[in-house]
Amino acid sequence: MYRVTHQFFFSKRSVYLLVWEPRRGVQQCQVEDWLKLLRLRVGHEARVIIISTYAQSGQHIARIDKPVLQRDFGEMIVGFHEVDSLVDDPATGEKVGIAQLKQTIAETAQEFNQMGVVLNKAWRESRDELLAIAQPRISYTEFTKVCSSHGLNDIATKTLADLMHDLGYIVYYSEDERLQDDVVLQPEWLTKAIGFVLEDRTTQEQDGILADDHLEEVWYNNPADGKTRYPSDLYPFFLRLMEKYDVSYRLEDGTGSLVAQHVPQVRPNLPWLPEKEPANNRRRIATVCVMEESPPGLIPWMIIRTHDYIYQRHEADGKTHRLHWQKGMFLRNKNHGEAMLELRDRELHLYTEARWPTYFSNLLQQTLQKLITDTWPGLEGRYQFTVPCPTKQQGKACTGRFAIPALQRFHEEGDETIRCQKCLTKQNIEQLLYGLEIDGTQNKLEQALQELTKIQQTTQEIQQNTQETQQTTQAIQQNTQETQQTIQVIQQSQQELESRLANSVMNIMQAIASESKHGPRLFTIEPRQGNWRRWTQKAYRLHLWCEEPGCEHPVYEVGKGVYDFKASREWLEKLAPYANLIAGVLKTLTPIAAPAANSFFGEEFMKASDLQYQLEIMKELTNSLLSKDKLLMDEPTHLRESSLSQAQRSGILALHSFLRDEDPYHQRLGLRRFSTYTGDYLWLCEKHYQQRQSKMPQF
Ligand SMILES: Nc1nc2c(ncn2[C@@H]2O[C@H](COP(=O)(O)OP(=O)(O)OP(=O)(O)O)[C@@H](O)[C@H]2O)c(=O)[nH]1
Ligand SMILES: [Zn+2]
Ligand SMILES: [Zn+2]
Repeated sequence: MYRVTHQFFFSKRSVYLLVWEPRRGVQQCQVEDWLKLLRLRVGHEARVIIISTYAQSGQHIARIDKPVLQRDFGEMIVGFHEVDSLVDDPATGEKVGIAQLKQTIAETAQEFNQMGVVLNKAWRESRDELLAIAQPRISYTEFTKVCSSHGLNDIATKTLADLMHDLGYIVYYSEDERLQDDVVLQPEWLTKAIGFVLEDRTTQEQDGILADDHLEEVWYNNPADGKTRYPSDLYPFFLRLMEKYDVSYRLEDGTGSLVAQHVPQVRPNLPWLPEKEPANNRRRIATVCVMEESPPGLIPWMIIRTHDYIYQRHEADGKTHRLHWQKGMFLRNKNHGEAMLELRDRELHLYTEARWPTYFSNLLQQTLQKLITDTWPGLEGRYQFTVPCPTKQQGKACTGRFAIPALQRFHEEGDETIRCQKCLTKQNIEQLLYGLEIDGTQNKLEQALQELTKIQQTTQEIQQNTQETQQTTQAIQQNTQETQQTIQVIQQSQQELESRLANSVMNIMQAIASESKHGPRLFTIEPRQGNWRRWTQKAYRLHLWCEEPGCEHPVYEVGKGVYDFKASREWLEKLAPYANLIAGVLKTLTPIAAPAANSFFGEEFMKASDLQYQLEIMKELTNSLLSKDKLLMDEPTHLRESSLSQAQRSGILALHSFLRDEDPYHQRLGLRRFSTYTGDYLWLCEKHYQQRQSKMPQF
């Protein structure tokens, strides 16, 4: 019954028992499908024991092709067992096959236990007492009480809770501030509740909308198993967990959830289709993710993770339609364009269309990549991003695919064309790679910074053009068609510029991604009084920035995000390479982010011109601190996860250790860490942070 539910709950360090019945056969019992699902979700380290029942009382021989399964799944299969749960085995005193099975389970589990932690007495006693509690859920306070009665302190208690969660005894998310007050002692009680939602007819009939006022129906009045009832005080917690598991997302108005498993079968009418040419001032990028097997639930999962961009259409029937269906979704990301994603067999097609679609395309590719890494480790190395062959024959698109990393390599080595193995026509490599990173080896940060310089120039040109046009319009006292066209062109270049900027900033921020786990990345620094050149002063002010993309701004809350302090020249020299990088980024960014921030806060608090001036000075300072010989010696770090140079990395580490010393509990930061679906962290101000939280109902 709960087959869909099973997609969601897997734990790594577990022994899986796959039970099938000879009367129905291997095929019908879907033995191979389950193995595949386990491999996808858990990865190759999953351990499975395959068991057939009715070993003696049944009429059927357990026919199963062991060598083939072992060839296909290798190490994953621990062994094959036959049991009969109704026939006694005098030799062991148990039912037939059970004693041997127990032995195998114990041996397999030992593999895991050796990697685990040995619990001392106090921990074991706490665990046993907790697991003996008859309630399915308790508060974390109650959990703590039990632990402290056995002498565990706060840290030990949290460690025990995390460990018990990892081992599958309980469900508890210590890192999630919206979930950390509740401990689920009976995980099946929870999975069952989520199962009810996944089996709910009404939600299906409503195209996936699960209204909050329908929740009692699902969880209390008419539970799917007819007996397990869940009282309404649990619902906000359940709804948050469903978000956590990517089962549903909250509707913007806070009146319900969208359960992605229940979106309609049929594809709705879309604003455009990839088979047709894009509108003339827009471009389209096509990529195809080719997978060896298509993981169950891929599209619903992707719908959840892209829901910020879901395209909504208000139709004549008064209803709002969300453009997603069982095989795909249609998205829009403000001025950055639109996208259509569709699963066709084992290929996920991704089309983005915009003035400059690269940014949105990158964003979606990264979201998909992160989803796959998070959810289907078993797909690692078994999928590939490709460019579809653009040839059309009798209106049909060629099914040839070009792997992107290979194209990048060929391009670097000087090849200009490549032949398609399907339609045999020659394709220009640069054109195939249009909108994608052409050069795969170049340092991403370098590339992004170069792009940033270009953007800065273009911003100035556009501003100038706008001014000129305004002047001309005023001069001739009329709004001719020509000036209108000019204005349109300017607007379009402005849009393109914004997408380019967003993309560069994203790449730069990602170059600092691993450091961002421990603290914010954006800041300004200035001398308290006077100017930079007087080193005797040593008093500085550091101001942290919110990292909301497209709306970056200095922390605004009173008493937060600002640190006045004294520093030595050595410390500043350490900070300088990183501060210089950030000053450059912020200088390009503020003219575009300032209007967005001002309209978000409804005030003119971000005076772009003042900030520009301040950033200019920050850049000058850091330049003066960067001694030439030091710069020349500066090598890129060899740490793979960071593309910052050694000196830049030391700079941000100095910043973070300063913040840790000044403000160990991050109380004055004015920023909170938010993890994104592209696998990055963003440090957001309270307002932007709250804006990204979903609205939960009160019961
Ligand atoms: N003789 C015999 N009977 C068995 C064996 N395994 C299961 N049965 C019987 O088959 C019936 C169904 O067994 P369950 O364990 O409930 O099967 P299930 O697949 O879990 O069923 P669901 O609850 O519908 O998922 C019960 O009456 C069991 O006693 C076996 O190895 N030998
Ligand atoms: Zn082709
Ligand atoms: Zn903010």
